Amino acid sequence: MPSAATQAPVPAVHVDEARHWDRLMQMARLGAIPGEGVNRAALSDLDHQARRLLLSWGAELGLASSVDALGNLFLRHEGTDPTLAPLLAGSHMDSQPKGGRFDGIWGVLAALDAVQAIRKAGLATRRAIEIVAWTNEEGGRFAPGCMGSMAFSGHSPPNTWDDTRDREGLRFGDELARLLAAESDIPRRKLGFTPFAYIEPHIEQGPLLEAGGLDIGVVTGIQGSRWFLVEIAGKTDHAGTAPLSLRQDAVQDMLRAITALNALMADPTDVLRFTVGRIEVEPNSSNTVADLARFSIDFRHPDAAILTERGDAIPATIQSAMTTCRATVRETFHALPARFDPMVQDAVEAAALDLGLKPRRLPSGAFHDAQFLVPVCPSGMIFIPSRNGISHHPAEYSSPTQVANGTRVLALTLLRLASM
Ligand code: HGY
Ligand code: MN
Ligand code: MN
Repeated sequence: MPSAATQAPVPAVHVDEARHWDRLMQMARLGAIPGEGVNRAALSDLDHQARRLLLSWGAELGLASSVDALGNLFLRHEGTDPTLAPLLAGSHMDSQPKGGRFDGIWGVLAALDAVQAIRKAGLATRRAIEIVAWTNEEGGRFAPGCMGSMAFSGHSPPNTWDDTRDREGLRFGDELARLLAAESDIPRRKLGFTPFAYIEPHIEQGPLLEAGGLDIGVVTGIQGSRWFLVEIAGKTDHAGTAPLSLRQDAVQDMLRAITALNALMADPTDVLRFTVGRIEVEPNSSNTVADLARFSIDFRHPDAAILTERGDAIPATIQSAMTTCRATVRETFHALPARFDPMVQDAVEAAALDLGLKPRRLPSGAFHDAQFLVPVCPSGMIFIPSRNGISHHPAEYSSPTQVANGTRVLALTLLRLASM
């Protein structure tokens, strides 16, 4: 640890806490739901409005905007040496259906305000800094999540999800085309480039920082995630007349499948995460036997071998649970466990210490776009505390000081990496 005398002076960057909070609250009004929550689905009209608001703030700063074929949105702060690969910082703007005011959007606004603080301090950076808002991280409207970052990183072809439909039957490809048409005034750029490094500020969405009285999470990595969509097809029957012995009841076989999956996913160490969060039944009538049951699977684990072993056993487990119905199982998302680059982790930790804040290193249980940037460039994340560890809920909250601290850490981290 360099002594105070030898330590480089900490750049005086001032993040305007009031303005930063006001921007967050302006964004929170776009899709506001009771309980101070937000419902702003990817590619919705509200998403269009939020992007326009971000673009207006970027234009005030003189940042150059651009958008790629997946709708990933960029704002660029020029560096002094255009031959150098830029830094990339940001997160996502879409929310869960009953989400909070901070998940994703804070990371985008942290990048905006960090760049604004750097420019206001008159600090030229050798490397350009690009602010990014990734398309459809949550996957709430169009599953799976992280489409924008998966396409950007080459993990998946850009047209992979064109025929994916939302609950109203709208195609992702059509809604993406509608967004790009609405933003035809924004310069288009090719999909994908190699940043020098990527940093994603994000709320912790867990209890550890708050419980430890800590200010900043230096994220070490992200556990693996696998999503599946299961459809069980049976036969419609009259609830009053069809004997149980003759039924092909999709709901009953769905229950057998979920029970069998619970047994497969049993974990006495409570590290494994297994969630059935979405169920649809047709015709969804109390006096008609269901001929279709559809459910989602969200399975996560930090160990790649367990993620493979248990995840690969899901289809056979479901098939063996069928008694009278037919099941189809489709994997829609597969993110390997990711470890963040020590260089980025060290830069984040040093920035927090320079600011007199209390950091700790910790893994992320939630997935993030950063997971898909790991194979592209050195990547890392900055966490700030979540009140009571709550997220994906209207009660999600981080304080004005906490969000400003996270943004200050980002600004110093960017300055440190921009000079490398
Ligand atoms: O589901 C997740 O982990 C992320 O919050 N979208
Ligand atoms: Mn998020
Ligand atoms: Mn989320």
